[in-house]
Amino acid sequence: MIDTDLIATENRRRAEDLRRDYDALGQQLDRRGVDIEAVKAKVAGYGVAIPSWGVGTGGTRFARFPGPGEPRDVFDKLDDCGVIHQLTGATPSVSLHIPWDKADPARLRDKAAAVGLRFDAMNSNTFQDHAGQALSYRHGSLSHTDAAVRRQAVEHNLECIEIGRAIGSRALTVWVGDGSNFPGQTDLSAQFERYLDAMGAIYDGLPSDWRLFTEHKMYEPAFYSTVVQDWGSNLMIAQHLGERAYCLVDLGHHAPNANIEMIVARLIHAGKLGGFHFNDSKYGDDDLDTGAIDPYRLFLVFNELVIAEGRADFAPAHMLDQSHNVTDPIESLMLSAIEVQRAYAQALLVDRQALAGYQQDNDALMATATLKQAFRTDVDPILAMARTERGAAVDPVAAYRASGYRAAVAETRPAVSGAGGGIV
Ligand code: LRH
Ligand code: MN
Ligand code: MN
Repeated sequence: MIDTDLIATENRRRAEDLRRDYDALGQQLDRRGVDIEAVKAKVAGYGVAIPSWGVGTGGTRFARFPGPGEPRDVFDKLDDCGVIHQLTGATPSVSLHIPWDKADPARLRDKAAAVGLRFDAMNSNTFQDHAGQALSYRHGSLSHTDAAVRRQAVEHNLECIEIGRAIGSRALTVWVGDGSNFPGQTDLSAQFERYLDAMGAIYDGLPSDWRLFTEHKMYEPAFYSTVVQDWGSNLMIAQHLGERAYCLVDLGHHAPNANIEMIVARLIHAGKLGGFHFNDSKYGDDDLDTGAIDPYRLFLVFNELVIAEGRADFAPAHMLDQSHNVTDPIESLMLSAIEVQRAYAQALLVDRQALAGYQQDNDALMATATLKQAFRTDVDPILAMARTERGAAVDPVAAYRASGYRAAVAETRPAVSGAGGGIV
């Protein structure tokens, strides 16, 4: 972990400026009828889960260029996740991927407690073959034509639930790459029905206090058709399975111009929005840092979430899902968590009453200007103040760099070639 004295020293150097910026913003918001303290309290209570696979360098299908001090196993990953939370105060949980992170549950629990983290949704993996596995997923998993392969994939998911139970997780996320690469290769309807049947077996094994998230993705690795291709298929799945089944929206899993905020609104309407994998993208499932390309879209998603806040049973899980190729993953994840918090804070600033009036009067220009006003507000002082008040860093990247953490772990973590997953 990072020396708390170092964080305190770094924060002291920035305290005076932060106080001035915070007060100035507070006055500005006050004139707009917004209580800055209330916004700060909400931001302080907001957390986004880190994907365990995000702390290793991801790579593409062409190459992987590992950096120094890559985590060697899940325990190193938890150390890195602990640092991210220590410096940002925004990432209290970790989402594990099985079997990448398979380990003794008691040790996992102890390690998480030691670094101040808990476990969010478990992720199963039937999009790769794993050591010791009897049957191959080359032609699919939960939707495979062979019942024995489907059963193996179901068993794997049930095992993920077992591990999750032992470490305090309360949700399972299922993403499959099943689909086809050529027209005619598969019977589109029969394949979907096989998938539904297999998912039903997983749902039957779900503890009563768990939720099941299915994640749609437009294409890749299948390049002609994908079984869980879009939010429509995903909604059908969740509705077919039952009330503890929900849809997970990975921002990168849509066509470039898809209106994701509207998808979010529709899923909220259906009571089926389970959670998010936040990231950003320009072309496809790019897994870029959240807010790196289109922060306005992220804000518009949060605008829908803020509208829905307070609805009964509305508790979507918030997770990052990114792949870092040219940055230190810890730095990328810290800034991404802050971007998610920023979008939330900006969405909290929308003048809802004014907006409703403009919408009622069909004043499109003022309605959109109302959203823009919130989006344009620099909420950095709110985020930084929330961090410093909980002992996290005013400037997480500066504190991290000053700590020399990466160089220190590079001493004890010999270079490895395959840490984490992250090529998808
Ligand atoms: C698929 C995906 C899914 C996987 C993760 C590694 O593209 O988004 O969430 O679990 O990548
Ligand atoms: Mn994802
Ligand atoms: Mn993805």
